[in-house]
Amino acid sequence: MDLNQFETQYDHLAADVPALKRAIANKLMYQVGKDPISARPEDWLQAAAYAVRDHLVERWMTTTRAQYAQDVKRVYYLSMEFLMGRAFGNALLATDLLKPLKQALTELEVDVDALFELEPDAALGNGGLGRLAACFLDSMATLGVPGFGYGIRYDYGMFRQLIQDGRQVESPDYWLKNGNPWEFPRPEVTFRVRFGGRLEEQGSGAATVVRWVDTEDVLAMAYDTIVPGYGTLATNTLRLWSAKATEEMNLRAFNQGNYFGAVESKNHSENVSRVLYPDDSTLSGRELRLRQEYFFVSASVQDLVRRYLRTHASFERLADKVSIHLNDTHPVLAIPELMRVLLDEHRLPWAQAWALCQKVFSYTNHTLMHEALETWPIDMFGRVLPRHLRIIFDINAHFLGELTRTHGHDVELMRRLSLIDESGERRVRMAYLAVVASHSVNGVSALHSDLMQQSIFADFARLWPERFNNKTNGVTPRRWLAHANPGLATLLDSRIGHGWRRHLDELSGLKGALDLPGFLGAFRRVKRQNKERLAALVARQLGVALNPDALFDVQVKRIHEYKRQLLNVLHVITRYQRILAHPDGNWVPRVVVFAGKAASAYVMAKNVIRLINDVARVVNADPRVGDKLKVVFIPNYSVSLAEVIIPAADLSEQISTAGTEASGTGNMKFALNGALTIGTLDGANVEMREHVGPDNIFIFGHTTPEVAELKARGYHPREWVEKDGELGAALEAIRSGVFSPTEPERYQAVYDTLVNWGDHYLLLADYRSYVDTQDQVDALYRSADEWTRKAVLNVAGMGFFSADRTIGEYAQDIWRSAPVQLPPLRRGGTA
Ligand code: 4GP
Repeated sequence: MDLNQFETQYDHLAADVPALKRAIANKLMYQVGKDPISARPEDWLQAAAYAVRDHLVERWMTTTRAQYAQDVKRVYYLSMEFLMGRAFGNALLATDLLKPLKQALTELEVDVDALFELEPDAALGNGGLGRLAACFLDSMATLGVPGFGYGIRYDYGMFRQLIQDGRQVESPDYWLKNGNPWEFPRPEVTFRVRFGGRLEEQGSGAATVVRWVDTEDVLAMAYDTIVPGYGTLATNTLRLWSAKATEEMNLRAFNQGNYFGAVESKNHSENVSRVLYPDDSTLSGRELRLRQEYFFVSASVQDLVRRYLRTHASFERLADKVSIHLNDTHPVLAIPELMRVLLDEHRLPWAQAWALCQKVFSYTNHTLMHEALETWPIDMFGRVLPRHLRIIFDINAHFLGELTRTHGHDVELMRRLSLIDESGERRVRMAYLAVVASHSVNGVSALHSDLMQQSIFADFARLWPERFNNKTNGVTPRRWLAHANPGLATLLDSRIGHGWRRHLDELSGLKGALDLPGFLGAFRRVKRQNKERLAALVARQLGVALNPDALFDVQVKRIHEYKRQLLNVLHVITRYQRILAHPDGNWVPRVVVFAGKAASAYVMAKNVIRLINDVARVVNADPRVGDKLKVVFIPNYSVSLAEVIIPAADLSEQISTAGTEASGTGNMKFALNGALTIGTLDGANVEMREHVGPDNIFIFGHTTPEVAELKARGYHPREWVEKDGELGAALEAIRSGVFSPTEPERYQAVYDTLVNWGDHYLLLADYRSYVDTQDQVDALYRSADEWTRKAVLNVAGMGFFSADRTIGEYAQDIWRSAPVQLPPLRRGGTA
């Protein structure tokens, strides 16, 4: 085909204001179908999004063509969750269109800031794992790693959190209600995904052919979103699958007048992509979840095999051209699915298929929490995926056979390592399957990678030490600094240039700015403006007035016992009681900010939310306290809310029990935005301390070995209460109903969890060291310049925590993929 005839003049892609105005007006009329006279803000938002999206499409085509021409190795990142947040700001950053677009919209008499606020978050994830996937997509594109994200296009993302009478109430998040201008529906890219049925066998021995028949099928249809790289033409694709029924309706039922019955089965099959599972304790054993997992990996594997076969006649080079990365165990069914495709559809011999799998797959573990390690009951598994269960049994037989050859007939070892847990109800161990089938298994911080090899995968690490490695997490500086904190970005540009957006290491240049006249003051003014922005949001949403000169102490993340929001509350209560005891003391005013969602079935986490709100109500209304202490719980934590909260923080709370938080990524975002961390030696905090310097971070509490030792010795929380009057008083206030006077026994269970039921996460053992460290925080905050110097040194030390560094390591060590070669980006953003 003569591609020249498609050569666009890019006249509609000019980046000046008049061209953008024309483009937006055209989109409004011809694509959205609205008259400017009656267009609603939502319509303008769509029109503007389409106009900006056009600027990305050409890059997308250029990149895709280059990827084919260069026959690159592609990396497929399979993840149940992509917590993308809003797309608009990111697209404007990539295209450098923020300024002219604002101008164009203003001239069209559209309120720009209100417009951006209308965009719903793509909240297709629960927390850290999903957001990491989103940061990784950004970095893969930016580094030119030929990557595809594969996931599910949930109709309903993470629930919307309302706070009613202090309690969390969940409401559905129908994020697609106004359509999604960023996605391209691909009805032609549709795959059949099969469930249920039974197996038929023909032949015997190595020549056995297994047929999977009488299945119930669902179609997976692709929706593509462009993932732009920053400062490069390179773009990638996020391909999300949506379920469609194989038959629109049952005509027989319809013709018999049973209209609802006629679409019943359609609705049933389409449920598979209906809603994101909120990560919670009721998750395991849910059949729909298993179906979701298989649904998206089956479509993804079929799609990537089809793409590979477009340019290759045999599977010989599969491992040179394809990497499949498993983001936690949720996509692990991709392993038996690829085996099935290779064995049943392409008739490869077992040994060849298995060797390919082991070269293609790699796996990241994100948590050591026992309850989060997926296992599936054999019965259910066999009913939903009989062919895959058979393949897993075969993998297990080969694996245990090999183990016997190398280690003798050690029954105990086999029992421990088997892919099937035989204690009690028989279950498939998904994490073990991932380890056995992958050439690389990584943790997400140095500490976590070590613990992973000492605990959940200890036997495997002894067996195959070379397979295990660490890739410390990172975050994208584009969204989390350039976009979220324009004030700081501008200040950085003026001191160290613009390069930090792609080379975050350049932040270390800030050390040289510390003593420049006016720098600390300028840095403080940026922080102050960000605090004003957050205070305005809190005033609007909660009607609480915050003093922007107070120390903003922030803990935002999923609510979980191991993350210890309750320890933070204990400190707040102690502070409150101290203020009441010495109302005229010279207090450093503090605002304590919480936000985060609790899994809907997680009773204790929901209790903690309620307690925070009860404490906030009492403290904020107490005239003896005034501005000395304010407590707020901001509802519905999300990526876009984080973009406002994080830049406003002075103090970042990263206070999990040592050994429980795999890495954390919020910790990195805060420090990058000039907050000081108060934290335990857990997850990536350990490495952050090395990079920012031990004098510039507040570390407290028991270390991981100390936690283990304390537990081994026998931990008796009551003893810790008895020797600490302030701790006893704080607990007693909770127990006796100081914060719930209308129902004094409301928090008896919270109290018991800590004092009588074992305090599993050692809050009471870490309380004293935490509270004393908070005193040091106050002391430092009193000397503004010293505080600011340390805040700057935190920013300066964060170069290592760029997701670009992390992805560079994945690409080099795990995926062995080279970047696609593209011409440099020209001014105006075209090729
Ligand atoms: C999270 C971990 O809890 C967090 O420490 C880590 O930073 C993040 O993954 C990304 O690696 N895990 C999850 C989860 O979100 O659902 O297991």
